[in-house]
Amino acid sequence: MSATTILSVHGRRVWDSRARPTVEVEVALAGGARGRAIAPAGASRGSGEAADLRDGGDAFGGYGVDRAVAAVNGEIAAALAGLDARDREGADRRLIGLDGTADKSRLGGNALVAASMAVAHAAAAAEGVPLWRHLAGDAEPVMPLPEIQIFGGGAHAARRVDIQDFMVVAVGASDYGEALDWTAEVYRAAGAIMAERGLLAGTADEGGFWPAFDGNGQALETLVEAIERAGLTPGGQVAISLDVAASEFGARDRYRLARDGKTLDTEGMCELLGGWIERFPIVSVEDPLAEDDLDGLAAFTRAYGARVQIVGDDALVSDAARVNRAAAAGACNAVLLKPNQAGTLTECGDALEAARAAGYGAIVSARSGETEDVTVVHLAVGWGAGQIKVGSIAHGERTAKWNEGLRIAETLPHGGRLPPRSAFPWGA
Ligand code: 2PG
Ligand code: MG
Repeated sequence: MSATTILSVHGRRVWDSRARPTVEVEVALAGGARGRAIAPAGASRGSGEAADLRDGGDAFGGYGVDRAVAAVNGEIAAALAGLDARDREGADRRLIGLDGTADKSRLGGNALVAASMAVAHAAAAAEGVPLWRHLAGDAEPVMPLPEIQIFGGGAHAARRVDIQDFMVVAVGASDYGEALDWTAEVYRAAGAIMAERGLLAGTADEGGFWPAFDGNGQALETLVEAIERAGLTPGGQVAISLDVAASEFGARDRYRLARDGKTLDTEGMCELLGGWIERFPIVSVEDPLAEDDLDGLAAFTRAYGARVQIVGDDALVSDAARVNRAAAAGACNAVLLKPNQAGTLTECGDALEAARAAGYGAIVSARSGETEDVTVVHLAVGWGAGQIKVGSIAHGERTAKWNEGLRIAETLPHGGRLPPRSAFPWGA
């Protein structure tokens, strides 16, 4: 037995930012090192995601995780005990085989991803280094460019507007800290504008303002105004990024925009979004069309992919095979990476490799249901993903991540340096 042999694995039930139970896993190694991680939870989910194991029934709206926690303390603990935590891929393959289902529904994607991340944390702790360094090896990574929510709609705000995430990207910021500074000013300006107009109605799931707007276009206009009121240049310094999350309100050739009172086919959706791209300083669009609309995604990418980032979330679900399929079809030019969509870090890392091979960009992302867990920040830095998305710059489960990034940046040789503008479609 070596110092990095897994001695014990303990699961417990903790809480997420929507008052729902979730799974925490703690791994202890023979040499005394420990690692801990918590599974997040999505609300707008791709049908190809790893499935969480939930208890159902009346308690906690059916979101209980007692069975998933029992899986951790039973089968998963037994399977991981004795393995070397440094062999993360071996441990992850053991978990995948143990579950045995294509969608990880037997033991639960929530149980598996928390275990997978906890093993990685324990291995890093045994080395006496932060997780990002453990993952980066000798490489000297730069900080990821943040994509930060200002208004939250769609499934995160009772569908108050159709579009899910109205975000900003500080494309002109000189470093990670400045990107947060600028975004905080935009967030505060957006809140002030909404208060003045009697539109301030609290915040949505990810900390962005609840979008009490008449339509999706008004949200975009207000966002540009907020950037200006913050004293920043729309487009030059701070640009707009949207997560349309189109699978939530439509499918191939049938998109129902309830707020705008219209139903559009795929071509109509492309025209609507294209019009916004012409009118507003938009640099990135995630899930512009539904997960079953690969031809539509390819057409949209042909039309706008040279200058706008087209991100696949629900269509790609952090899955290497789907990234390869999309790349072959010319759909999207970037992938969203959510460890719990894949179920293990190894599979999520495989999706990143596939994205790199295809020349795609990558954004490591948190979920709408989150906790104080900061693993995604370490993945974004350690994997050199280039971008990160964790919701707004409000609510503790979000600021936990942005603040972890500030701590990491202080220790990097290049400080908070971001990837060069030329690394992104909008800088090409
Ligand atoms: C998304 C995420 C984060 P959820 O769609 O990208 O905004 O939402 O976790 O609900 O899938
Ligand atoms: Mg999304």
